[in-house]
Amino acid sequence: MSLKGKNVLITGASAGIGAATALAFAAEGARLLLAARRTGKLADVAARAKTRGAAAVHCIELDVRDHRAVQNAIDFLPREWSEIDILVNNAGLSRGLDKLYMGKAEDWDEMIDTNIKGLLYVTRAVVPGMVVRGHGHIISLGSTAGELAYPNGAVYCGTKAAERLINDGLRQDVLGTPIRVTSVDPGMVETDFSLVRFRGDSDRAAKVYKGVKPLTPEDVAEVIVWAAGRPAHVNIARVQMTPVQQANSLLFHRDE
Ligand code: 8X3
Repeated sequence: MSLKGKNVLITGASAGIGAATALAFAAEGARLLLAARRTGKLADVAARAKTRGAAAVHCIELDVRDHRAVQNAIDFLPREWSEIDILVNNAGLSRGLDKLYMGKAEDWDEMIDTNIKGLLYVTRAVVPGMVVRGHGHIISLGSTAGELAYPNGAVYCGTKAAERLINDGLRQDVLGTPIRVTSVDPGMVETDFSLVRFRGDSDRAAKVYKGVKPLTPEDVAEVIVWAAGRPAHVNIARVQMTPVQQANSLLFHRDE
């Protein structure tokens, strides 16, 4: 399916997998609706997307945790942007790596509010229009962590398990319409993920990737665009992808 001229909404588009996905859709000639909290970074991604071939780019400042702001942003999009063909639910984060019984409530709130409730708010705002138009594709970012928990990550892993099952449920709820629902579930990807988790502690973040060649954001973006580009009768339900040196969320082979 050609992605040229399709309206693609990407949340968390200012960095990492979101930014790489924006650039990958840009190369297909899509029209990009880029959403994030950090508008400065978003403007940089928008400029790069235009150079890469995006048919048009529109940026919106959005905190997916704010239900009312999400609904307003979608309800009051400029007319030429109001028909979203593809939604990429990418906004998400981890905070902290602590034993559950030592964890911080504010870290839990931030992860649950962004990764679960934010995903729900955006999906709830966008999908009704897709149902009315009889056309659409929702691609959400899951994780290997959503299938198998790891020590000290129970809440983050729980949010990604929720994503996996919310996607499965949504796929059943749109059955009978032409709408497609996909989850792309990466393992270790080299982004700011660990830096955000450790609140800027770069030494601790670097240790996460030690001795492993991780996936790049572009590796993941390629799969997202591939899923979107399948013929209209093909639904890619779920893709799990890891570096070759990772077997699952617990088991790695690290070079000495
Ligand atoms: C990111 C993968 O294993 O670092 O979702 O949590 S992991």
